[in-house]
Amino acid sequence: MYRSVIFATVVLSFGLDGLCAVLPGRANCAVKSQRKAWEDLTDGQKEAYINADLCLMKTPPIAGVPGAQNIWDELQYIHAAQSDYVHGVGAFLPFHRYFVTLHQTLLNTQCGYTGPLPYWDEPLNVGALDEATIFDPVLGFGGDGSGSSRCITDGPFVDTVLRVQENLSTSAYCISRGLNDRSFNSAAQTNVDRCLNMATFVDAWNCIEGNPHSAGHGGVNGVMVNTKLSPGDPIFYLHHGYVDKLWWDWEAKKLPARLTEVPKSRPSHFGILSNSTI
Ligand SMILES: [Cu+2]
Repeated sequence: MYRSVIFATVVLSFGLDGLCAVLPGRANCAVKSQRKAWEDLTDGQKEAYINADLCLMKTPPIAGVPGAQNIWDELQYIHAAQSDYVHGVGAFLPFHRYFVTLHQTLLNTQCGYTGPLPYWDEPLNVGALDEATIFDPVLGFGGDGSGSSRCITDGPFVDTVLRVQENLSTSAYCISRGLNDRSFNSAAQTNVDRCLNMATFVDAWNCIEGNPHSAGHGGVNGVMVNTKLSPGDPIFYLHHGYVDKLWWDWEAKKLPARLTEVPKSRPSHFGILSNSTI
């Protein structure tokens, strides 16, 4: 209950603008947002998106999260605080669709970003992870970490200070990575196709959350492999934009039925559904 109160509080604090994509009854969006693979953004759009993420890291907190020094900390806290209730459960895909949309809304309302929402087209980089354009040191998110801390050493986010800890206390640490091709191999298109061919939401969600979802986290490693704290790395939002696209690809195979095909039991508190209730 206490966690759902946090969730509700944060929703109210951040406002509901931009949630038309995920909330029923808000179908009349003035502007339809666009999703694009990172490769397909222009250089100017890439720069604008990176600057907007940097802006969120500099913008004072607005949701009242304890210990947060900026909106980026608050987003990470929201994910960490609810982590036990939004992974390995039927709410996994809906929660992360909401969370990606929340990030997008904040990019727009707090930092003026109006470009397409990028996702990481992961199968393209299987077998050569370090060559992925998302790791570009200028028009990307910087590359691998190094040393015992595995802190990243280049790119626009090299000086980013993260604070939220797993127990929701705060103390400073870096964005760490440890690129791992072996873990990332499971992002292969054959695994994607297997998930998209599942006949039910439960089977599709289980397949997607296993691999390819886990492959993206494990492939980047470092902060990204921490189930609670992974939104500290800006790549999280491109990865989950991609996971969300996969859910949409599955939904689009049977419209409109699959738009509302989600676990039907006990939806009283969004984010709190257990396997046993599905
Ligand atoms: Cu998550």
